[in-house]
Amino acid sequence: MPPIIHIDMDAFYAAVEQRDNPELRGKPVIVGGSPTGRGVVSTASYEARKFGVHSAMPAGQAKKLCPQGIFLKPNFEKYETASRQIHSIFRQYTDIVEPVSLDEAYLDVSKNKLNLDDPVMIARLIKQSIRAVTRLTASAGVAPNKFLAKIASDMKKPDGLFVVTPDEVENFLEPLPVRKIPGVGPVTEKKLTRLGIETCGTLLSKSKEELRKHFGKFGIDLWEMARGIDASPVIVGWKAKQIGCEETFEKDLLSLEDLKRELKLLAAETLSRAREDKKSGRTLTLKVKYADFTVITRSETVTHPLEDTEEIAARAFSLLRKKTEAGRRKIRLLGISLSGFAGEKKRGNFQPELFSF
Ligand code: TTP
Ligand code: MG
Repeated sequence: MPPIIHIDMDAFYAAVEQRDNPELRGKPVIVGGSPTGRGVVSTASYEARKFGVHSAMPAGQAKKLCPQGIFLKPNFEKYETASRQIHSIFRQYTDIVEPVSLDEAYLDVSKNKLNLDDPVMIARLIKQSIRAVTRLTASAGVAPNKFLAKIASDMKKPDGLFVVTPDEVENFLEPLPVRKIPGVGPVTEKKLTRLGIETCGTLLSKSKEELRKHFGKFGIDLWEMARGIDASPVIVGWKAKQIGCEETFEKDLLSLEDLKRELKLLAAETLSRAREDKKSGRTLTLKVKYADFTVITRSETVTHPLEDTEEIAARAFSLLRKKTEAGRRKIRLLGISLSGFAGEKKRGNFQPELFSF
């Protein structure tokens, strides 16, 4: 198991704003859409989070929770500059870097440019250089694989460093709430709760087959992650991927009403996964598996990033009605995915300016 470091900047956009305007330090800063418009919060400083403000919340709601909040429009150029700086720091340690978003990356440090044996030392040095170069803080997770490193970096935010050694994996996972597992959004969490599963520890009692029945392919991932298993390598360069989820129904569905309800749940889950990776896609793909196992997909590309659950659900339903035999032919599975993420065409080439958050 190679030592993996996951780095994630703290309250990234808000921290940049506080760095550049000392008057904002120590105050509840909320970056994103205007509180009087229909926009959403991109991020909030830790001071604002105390009031319950968080990413993806409608800005109007943030204003209600935190009336004294200082609302700012994003300055993407500044964030992109800081992002370039941190990503070039990563490359001073290893070339095996997988950027996830402007403020986040995985590093495989099994072979590193300083020939250091201790990954924790490397994480410390990276945090120090980030602070020296950008005057911002980052949190780091060090673990035997990507999934554990990602959870670890979140444990001691802000300015945290958290290490999970191979011996500690089991104890670390046992009490961990399932919602901490990357890919578990609100819908999956609810389903797991209904099955009596609230922690990774209780997830251990379910068989691979059972989880596959309820969660499809993701069920196998869940089974593995509950055991600390994640063999996915650090992939150099931006990943071109689809983000989404699908559901095989207990009984095949015919009624459009039932299908519409399922699409809403799938849309919410898909969006929550996209947000986890801080990505917003412009292409929506609907997958339909009919009762006889024939699979079709139908897609639509729009000019703006798809960031609203209702909109995704409505577009998916419209594809379903107009471009499939839904309502006339029984459906066994539905899936929704987003693709066409900014930056992904430039494989292996860092292009933060194409990010659209
Ligand atoms: P995150 O790393 O999720 O959040 P953060 O860095 O602000 O705070 P922390 O990591 O300490 O919890 O996202 C990084 C930046 O990406 C964030 O500053 C703003 C942007 N972003 C959005 O624009 N919309 C979103 O829904 C999310 C999650 C992030
Ligand atoms: Mg961050």
